[in-house]
Amino acid sequence: MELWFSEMHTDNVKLGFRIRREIEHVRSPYQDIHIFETYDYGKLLVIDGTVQLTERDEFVYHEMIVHPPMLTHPDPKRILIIGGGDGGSAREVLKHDPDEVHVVEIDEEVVRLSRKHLPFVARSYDDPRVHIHIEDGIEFAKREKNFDVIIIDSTDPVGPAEKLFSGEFYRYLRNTLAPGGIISQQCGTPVYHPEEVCNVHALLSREFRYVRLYFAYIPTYPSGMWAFSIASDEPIRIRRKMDFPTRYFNEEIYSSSMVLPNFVKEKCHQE
Ligand code: AG3
Repeated sequence: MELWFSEMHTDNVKLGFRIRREIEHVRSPYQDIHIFETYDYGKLLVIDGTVQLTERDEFVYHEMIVHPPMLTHPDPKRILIIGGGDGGSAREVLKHDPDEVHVVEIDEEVVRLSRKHLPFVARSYDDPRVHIHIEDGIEFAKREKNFDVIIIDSTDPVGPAEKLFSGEFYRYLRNTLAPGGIISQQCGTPVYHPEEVCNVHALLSREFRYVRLYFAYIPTYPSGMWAFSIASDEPIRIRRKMDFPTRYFNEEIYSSSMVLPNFVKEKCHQE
C-alpha cells in the first residue's frame, strides 16, 4: 500500500509526498507533529498539517531568513531566534561567529524530535553559544533586551504563532532590539495569502523606518514562492562581505530577492 502525506494549500490545491515511513508522531500541548521519511525529499517535519522543513530544501529557507538580516548588521553578536525549535536558523547564524544565540521555542517537543531525528538542523544545539529557552517568545521578548538581530522563524499565522504577526508584538520587539538592530520574519506566500504578506509589511512599517519584503524559491512550501520581511531603523543594505559557504544565498541574491514582482507591488501598495 502506498503512503502519502499531502499539505492542502487551498481547499482545491495540495502538494503530496510519497512516504517511505512515519518516523514519529506526537500530539504536544500546542500542536500535532509528524516526522516522515519521504522518497524524494529526505526527512520531512510537519506541524498541524503544514510542511515546516524537508531535508532536501530546508537550506533555502534557513539561509534566506538568516543571512539578509545578519549581513545588514555591521557586527551582530547577540542573536534572538523566536520559534525555530528545529535548530536550522541557529545553524546558519553560527556561520557569522556570534557571541550568543538564544532560541526561544514554545514547544519542547519540536526541540526533542529535531534532536532525535533531524541532526542536519539540530546539530547547532551542540554549540555552547546556542541557548534554548522553552518559553513563549512574546514573554521572553518583553523581558530581555539588547539583541542585534531578531529572527522570527515561526509557523503560519494561525494557532500558537498568530500573536507573532501582530502590531503589539512588533512594538515589544523595538525594545528587545539593541540600537541599530534588525529583524527578519517569514511571512507566507503572496500567491495564496497576499493579505498576510502585506499585513506584516504594513504593521512592521508602523514600528520601523525601513521595511523590505524579499522572496525565495522553496519547492515544498505552498506555491514555492515564499516571502520574508526585514525591518530596521537603519537603511537596509549589505554591510559586510560573506566569508562562509552557502547553497542558495549569495550577495547578488541579497539585492535581487528584494525586487518585487508587479502583482506584489500592487497588492501591498509598494513602489
Ligand atoms: N517555519 C515556516 C514554515 C511555514 C510553512 N508553511 C506552510 N507549509 N504552510 C519553518 C520552520 C523551519 N525552521
